[in-house]
Amino acid sequence: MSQLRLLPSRLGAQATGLLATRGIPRRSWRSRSSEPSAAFPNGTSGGGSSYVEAMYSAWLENPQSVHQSWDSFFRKAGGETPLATPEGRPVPSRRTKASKLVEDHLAVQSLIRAYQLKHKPSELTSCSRDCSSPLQAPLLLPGCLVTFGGRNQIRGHHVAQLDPLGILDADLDSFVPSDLITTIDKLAFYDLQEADLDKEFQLPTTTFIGGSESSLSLREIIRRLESTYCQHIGLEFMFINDVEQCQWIRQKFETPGVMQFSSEEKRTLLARLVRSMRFEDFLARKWSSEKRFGLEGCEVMIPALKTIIDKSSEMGIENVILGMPHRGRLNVLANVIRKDLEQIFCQFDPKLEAADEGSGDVKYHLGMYHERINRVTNRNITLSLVANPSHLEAVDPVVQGKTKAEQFYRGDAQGKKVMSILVHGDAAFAGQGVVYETFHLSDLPSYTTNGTVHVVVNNQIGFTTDPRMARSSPYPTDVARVVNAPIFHVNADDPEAVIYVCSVAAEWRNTFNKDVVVDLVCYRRRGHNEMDEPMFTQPLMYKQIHQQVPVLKKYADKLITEGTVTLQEFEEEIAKYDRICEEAYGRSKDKKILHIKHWLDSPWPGFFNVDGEPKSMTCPPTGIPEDVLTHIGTVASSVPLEDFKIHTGLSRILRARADMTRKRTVDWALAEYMAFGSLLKEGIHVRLSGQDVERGTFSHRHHVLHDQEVDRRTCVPMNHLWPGQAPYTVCNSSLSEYGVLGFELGYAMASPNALVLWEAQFGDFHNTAQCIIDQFISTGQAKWVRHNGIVLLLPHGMEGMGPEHSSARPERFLQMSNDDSDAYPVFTEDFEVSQLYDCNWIVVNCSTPASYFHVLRRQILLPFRKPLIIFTPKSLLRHPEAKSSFDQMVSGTSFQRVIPEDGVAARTPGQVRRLIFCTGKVYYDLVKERSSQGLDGQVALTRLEQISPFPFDLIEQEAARFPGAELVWCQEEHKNMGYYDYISPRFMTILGRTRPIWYVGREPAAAPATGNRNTHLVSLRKFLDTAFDLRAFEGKTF
Ligand SMILES: Cc1ncc(C[n+]2csc(CCOP(=O)(O)OP(=O)(O)O)c2C)c(N)n1
Repeated sequence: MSQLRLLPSRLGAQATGLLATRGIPRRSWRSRSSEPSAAFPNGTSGGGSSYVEAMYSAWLENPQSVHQSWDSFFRKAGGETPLATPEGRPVPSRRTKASKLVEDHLAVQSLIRAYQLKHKPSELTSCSRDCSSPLQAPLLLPGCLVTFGGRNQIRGHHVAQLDPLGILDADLDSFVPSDLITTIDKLAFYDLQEADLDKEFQLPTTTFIGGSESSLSLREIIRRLESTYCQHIGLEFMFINDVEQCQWIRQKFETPGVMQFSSEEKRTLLARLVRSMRFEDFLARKWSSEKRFGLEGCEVMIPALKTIIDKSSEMGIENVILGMPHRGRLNVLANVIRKDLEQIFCQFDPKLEAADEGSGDVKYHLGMYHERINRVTNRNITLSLVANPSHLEAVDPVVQGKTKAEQFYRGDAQGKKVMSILVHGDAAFAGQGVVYETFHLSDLPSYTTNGTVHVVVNNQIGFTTDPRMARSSPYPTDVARVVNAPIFHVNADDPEAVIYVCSVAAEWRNTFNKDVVVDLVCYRRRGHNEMDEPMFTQPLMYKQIHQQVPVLKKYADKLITEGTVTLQEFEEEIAKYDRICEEAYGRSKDKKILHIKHWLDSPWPGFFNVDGEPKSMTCPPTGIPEDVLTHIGTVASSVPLEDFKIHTGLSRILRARADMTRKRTVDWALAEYMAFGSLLKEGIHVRLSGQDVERGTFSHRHHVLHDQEVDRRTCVPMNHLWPGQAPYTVCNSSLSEYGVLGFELGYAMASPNALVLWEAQFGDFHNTAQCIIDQFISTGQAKWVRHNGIVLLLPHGMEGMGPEHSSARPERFLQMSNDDSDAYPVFTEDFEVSQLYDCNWIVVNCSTPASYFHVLRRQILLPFRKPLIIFTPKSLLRHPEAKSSFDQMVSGTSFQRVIPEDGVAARTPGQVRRLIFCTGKVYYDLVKERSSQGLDGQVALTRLEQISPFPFDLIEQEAARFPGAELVWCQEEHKNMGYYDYISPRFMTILGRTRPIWYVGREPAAAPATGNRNTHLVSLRKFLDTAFDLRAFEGKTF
């Protein structure tokens, strides 16, 4: 029996080996295989063919000597006639038939092998079907069936009629695989003839085309396979490494009659198409010269999305988060999310005034949040469309992060309540790398959203670019194959096929919690936008498009012809919706003011007051009671699990933490522990994500302990701090910045009551996520009145490590800060907090662990949310001087935006000849140098912990404290980088241009740091010498 179980793979290996080693095309091998010697030239014995032949010989001699399943099989394959006499005597003239049977069998096995190549070997054993059962064995044998079935399943999409225009093949290739039976003569590929068409064949268990029948004629088999795989739906799923999943898809599409719709369903579909199409028509009529990125040519997207939502709601989903680009977005807002039409229409009025602060955004970028009853399922559903920039696909990871957070807060670990849908354009889906980065998050435990339904509006053009010039993959959807997502291509002019596919996609997501792609192969009726002339560049395509009958008309005609609706009913449906639009249009004229607040995609109930303003303009002190510090320090130095063996090096680190706790001091890692731990105690969820963050790139954090003896046994002491504390998530991410930062931004969008941090491995690498920083983090609130408290931890510092691994590019962040460099501020009582409220983000470079501790806590204690950019240290993590005392962290203490000089110089300010302002790590170099030059009384050092918004008030005070001192800005970065360009005009403003601020630091350069260690040290020496050369600026003017 075990021999039977091995049969397919063993035979397959032989066949494949034969093909590969000889380089013989399959077709020629196929004819050679009729000679047994040629079939097994390497002399392999004991293979499947011998086994089958042995079976067959035995059966020829005596049909009862083999299992009845073999008997049945040989009888059927032999034309229902026993090949032996009833007495068991062989019939010699049947010998030719016998070789033919074996030959067919071998061909089949090679194809089965080709099929099996798509599966991991281990899955053969995990297959639920018991292949060792002799009853099952023959089902593997009727090769033609498996062959056609397998080939069509793999290749049917190549010939499916997916393009409504019929001019481009959806896979950019008109090739029809020769092993698909498109004409009778193709039967010869399998050595079959027309006469075989009416023979009955047993169906294998790997197909569902038979429905309740276990055998069909070859003619019917081909017909059914064609109707499943080669019509308006093209399926790609055979790359999926899971037998059960493949079977599930086959069943959904192969089972006869699956695509039946009740007349009620058809009428709903028609009504949805009416809305989709008439909405665009209405906008086109009223605002013919306005850009709206209409959906014409893919109107079916509206019923498609609605089907996914209905079906998901039916299966228990209560919250759907959508991300989508420009195309059809207004239509989705109107007809899927159900935004009031007048709110949409009024946006076309150029005189509409903005009521909110901020610069706002164009109408087809705004987001939306809406709770309502799903009319089909009668269940509550919350729909949100996430606001996005023009940057195509950038919103994908943001949507996923928000979805993950919503699932997390609801305890929906399996994604049964919350899901995401991502809509893509074909060119962007294929071209934008963030799509790939987002797919790679889809199955990671701390990033999975348990499956996303992707819908591609594949209008076969990207602006003016032909897809043949826009991608190297056959389909725009091929990127999804990396995560084994099934891909359902569907002709968008066949609304029923679309609806069916969408419903299966929703079910797939619910069943397997994996991504799935629906590729709506459609066209774009107009230019890229309504002002564009597409005939300049796509003349032939657009000639065809101009003749294309709109999908609504086609479908209405079909339903009228089959009697599902009458023409009058159809016309009434249209008139009804047109009336709705007209009435809303009338109301929209009354709107004079636009409230972007009404377009918020992520409201935070209770966080702001009823007007959406912060409840106060104060921030409480960020220090915490000493016993809390001590408790966190104690847990941070312990292993809370029993029998847990940690690495000896780690034991040393924990002992050092215990020692620091006893001595009431903290280093950087312990300060971070204290900040996170105390927030967890206060019910604030903390999530830290990024590359290698669990240990920390610099091996300082160690938030996840690993048992040295038990594989994958880990412990996160931070989650053992207090009973009832908020959960802490720390997760190593995939090696992506764009995708992961976008994800965390989305995560932080979901709730104000969480500290969400993303750490770059080194600050340099944040620039591969620049789009998230520019389009969402620095500008998000201005565009969408949406707060976000994400924290970026960017390791930064010139330490001789080369042009990369040195600079997190502070200048870039500062250049985007919106505080006015030239306006002398009004110092109100709440200046510190209101300045934070007015800025677009906060940029800090902490010089002490306590400072880091406070700024993290302040991030949550503020009555509003702002992104926080922290340049974090590398060498300071272990610097003996870079420690803070508990005294700087206990109750009553707070974040100090500026740490003033408090040493010798502070005691005799009149004698101070130079006041050096600096930020971050260079402070320690300056302190050391000052002391070695004996200048402690003559040079004061003041640190800016918060660089932006600029602490005008404190800088003014500090400069006033040392009236006779020359003012210097010192930085270790090159002059055209770092902070100088930002601080310089602000110093001028606050000093009234009465005193210069001299620059000391590295000279301008192209690269952020040298690759030569010696050059690094020489330049350090040089600027330190200048910093303490009290005559350096003598005689210079400013
Ligand atoms: C990242 C990015 N690059 C370029 C553009 C400019 N752009 C806007 S739409 C578009 C074509 C998009 O084509 P496709 O993804 O197929 O969507 P369609 O407009 O056809 O619906 C381009 C290149 C953009 N918006 N974003």
